Amino acid sequence: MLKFPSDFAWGAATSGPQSEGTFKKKHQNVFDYWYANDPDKFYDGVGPDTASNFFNDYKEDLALMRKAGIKSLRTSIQWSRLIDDFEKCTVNQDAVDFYNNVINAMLENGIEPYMNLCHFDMPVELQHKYGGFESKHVTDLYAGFAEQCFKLFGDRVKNWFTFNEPKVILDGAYLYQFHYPLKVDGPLSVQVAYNINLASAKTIERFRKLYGNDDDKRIGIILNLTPAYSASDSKEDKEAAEFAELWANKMFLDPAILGCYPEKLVEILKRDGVLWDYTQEELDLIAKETIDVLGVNYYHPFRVKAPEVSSKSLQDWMPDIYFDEYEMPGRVMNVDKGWEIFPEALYDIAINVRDNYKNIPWFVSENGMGVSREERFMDENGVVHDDYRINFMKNHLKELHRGIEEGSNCHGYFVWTGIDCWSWMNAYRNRYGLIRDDIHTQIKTIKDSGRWFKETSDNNGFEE
Ligand code: BGP
Repeated sequence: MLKFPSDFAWGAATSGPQSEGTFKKKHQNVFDYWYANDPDKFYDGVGPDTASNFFNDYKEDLALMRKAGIKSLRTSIQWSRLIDDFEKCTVNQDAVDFYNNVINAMLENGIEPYMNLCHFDMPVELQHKYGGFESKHVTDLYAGFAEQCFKLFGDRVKNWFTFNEPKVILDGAYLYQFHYPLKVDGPLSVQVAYNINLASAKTIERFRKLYGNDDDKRIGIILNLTPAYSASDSKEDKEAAEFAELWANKMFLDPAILGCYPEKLVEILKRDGVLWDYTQEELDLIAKETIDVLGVNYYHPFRVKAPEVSSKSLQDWMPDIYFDEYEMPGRVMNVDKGWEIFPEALYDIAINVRDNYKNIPWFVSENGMGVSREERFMDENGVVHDDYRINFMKNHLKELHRGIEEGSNCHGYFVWTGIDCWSWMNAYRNRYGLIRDDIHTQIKTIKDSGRWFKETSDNNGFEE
């Protein structure tokens, strides 16, 4: 049996906007707004209004998740739900009651809460008024919201996260148009990246003012790490991979853990005339307020080759003037999602964190397999027989285990996700859950993967 360390956390991840539904929300986030104005953009026209109905079903949902062996749950508090007035940072009492009830119900079910503060869900008012994280003023408003969360819920929540996947905000909202406001502006994406790192540092500063160095409380960030692999050993391909690694991973990892930006990245951005606007005071804050714990979302690697120079120019600066994506022959694909399946990268991440990032405590904060039309695999009792998902988790856990055996300080595995949830533009096309959600009846049924997860979580390991 492959056994994991005794303090290993077996959990699941979701987010407020993808599970709660918009019930009783006073404000819209960018997705609520985008859907209300352009529903056709969303798969099957399904929006975030009901999601998996967690707002109404949280008690039953949490009990069911516990039955599927989920002993820790990462979700998020929605800024656009909790706060009444964004400038004054006053709270909405219905939302306070809701999140209090959720946290209490988690603890009653023996589920450890891990709370994230931003899962792509900028309040639309702040996006329209200030450009969201394009503005440094919004980084202060964000830290204020975070502080409210610590004060309201910090007596019970020990693990906090400042952001989920900031890189996806850049890709979606500022480069490749899959998040509102659908801008295409490379230089602006560079500034947004900087401002998010700054917002994270400001949030950590508020946290430390409240808790000092209380060992019982930890704050971190969740990054989607996509190790960059070069298509060949040629100098050009390797340079492309080096930039891709800087841009996709180190731009967030380095400030979060080492407190500074990679020199090479700064050099390139400066040379290209797109370096972020910064002050020494801000850099000092980023240097001081580093994280205690890292969450790693891992789905797929990043394979790159040297760019086709002819079609790209410095005039319209985009990060991909430095690389092209590369489709490796023979790669194993999750065809439904279009992502390569490459568990070995999880081992590489483990070793990278061990050797280059102070062997900081970390955990897999998302990993999972999205499959469309899962009713194909459902029996007459509504149980989905999802061996493919069990194999996916096993293969990734084996690689993770190898990294842990070799000294990487990883202490948990959170599957994406517990209950099938709504997803950004994909709505319910790809299902990821250990538990199926029938979106018409809201009946929720544990899949085979949920039974396997329970056994694995109870045994702290599995038979290979
Ligand atoms: C991650 C996000 C999640 C989730 C997941 C699956 O990037 O943090 O919110 O959605 O990807 O992606 P998708 O739902 O688009 O298939």
